[in-house]
Amino acid sequence: MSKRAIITGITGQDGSYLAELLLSKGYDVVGVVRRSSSPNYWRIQNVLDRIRLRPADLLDQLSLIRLVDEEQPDELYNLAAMSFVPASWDQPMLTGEFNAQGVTRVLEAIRQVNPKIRLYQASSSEMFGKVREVPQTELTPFYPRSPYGVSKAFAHYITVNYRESYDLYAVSGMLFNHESPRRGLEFVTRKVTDAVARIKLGLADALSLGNLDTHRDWGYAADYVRAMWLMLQQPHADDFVVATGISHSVRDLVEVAFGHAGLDWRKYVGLDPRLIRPAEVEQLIGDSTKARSQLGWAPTVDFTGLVTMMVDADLERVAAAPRLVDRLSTL
Ligand code: NAP
Ligand code: F7E
Repeated sequence: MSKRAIITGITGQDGSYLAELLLSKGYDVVGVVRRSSSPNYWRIQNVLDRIRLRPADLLDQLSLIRLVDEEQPDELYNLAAMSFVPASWDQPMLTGEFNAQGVTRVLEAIRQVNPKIRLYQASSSEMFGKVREVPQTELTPFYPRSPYGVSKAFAHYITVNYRESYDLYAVSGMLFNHESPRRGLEFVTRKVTDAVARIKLGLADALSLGNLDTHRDWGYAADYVRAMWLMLQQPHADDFVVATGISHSVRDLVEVAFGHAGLDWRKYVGLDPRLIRPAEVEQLIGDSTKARSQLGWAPTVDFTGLVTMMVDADLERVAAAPRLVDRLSTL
């Protein structure tokens, strides 16, 4: 019989790739969507006829209990979150409600309905923040630098705590930045590749950025959802760092992206101090030795391959619908 999985955050970048992966493995996939006045299904268009969507919200405990009770999944992937770091300073309490207490609600739903359900919790390298050691491993102490990072640290520890308190199979994937052509337009990789496409096609002539000197360990989202699935197939629940082990600056990102389109970035990129964060995570680099040896996981796309893939996808998308893209990017 096929396994059933619930994915919260299915309309997001990772949710869409995970849905495709689980469908390819024969899963019955149930996606959680929150009510909105207009549907936001562009990332899951190609799987909509093969999944089931159910309404629930991380803010609403009863909606989660009802969902888990009625679906009785084998696995639950909790990917839903307020995931944009700058927004967490604007809405710190809502960020905590979604990302921290929201996870407690998911854990409670599993504990009360069926403690045999396996849970994947989306932890983040933002928990390492002002890093205490280089590179970061599963044992590196946390020092989060934003309300987002703090909320994810809570979520991480409450997952560990429920595992140890109630013997749940609940794991946290400590994932470093991962990107794709489906990345939200506000994150720096996609902001850059979208701008490169619009500049190349004559629809824009400038790009404002914040700190060009921060470093991130960037990987490809489709590789990272494979690690999520592997983490739920192990004999024992455990937490894993998922990262490429190679770090690049935002400046490197800009150089590769503009260079791929034959553009000199210095002519177009300006600095806007309003994009500098109140507290910054300067440098992240992950050590995924444990995931590689115990899960057999490895990334398949390197930094240059990732950035050029994203530039090519944005060039194609913008060329196909320049007016629509222009309107969306001003929202
Ligand atoms: P994303 O594209 O921003 O997607 C977030 C998803 O969460 C969306 O489907 C969103 O639904 C949903 N959501 C937000 N609040 C919700 C609520 N109250 N109830 C139900 N659903 C809600 O994020 P992503 O990049 O795919 O990341 C997936 C997860 O991994 C997140 O938890 C993120 O914090 C974490 N993470 C991401 C990275 C990364 O580099 N991408 C790294 C480490 C950890 P709507 O479409 O309705 O907004
Ligand atoms: O910023 C710098 C910015 O917003 C990366 C989320 O998925 O990964 C993501 O968080 C870096 C930062 O991602 C701009 O200051 C410069 O140093 O793409 P980002 P993030 O904050 O690293 C982690 C692992 C998550 O868990 C999060 O959910 O780029 N930067 N100029 C800029 N960043 C943005 N967004 N926009 C700029 O104009």
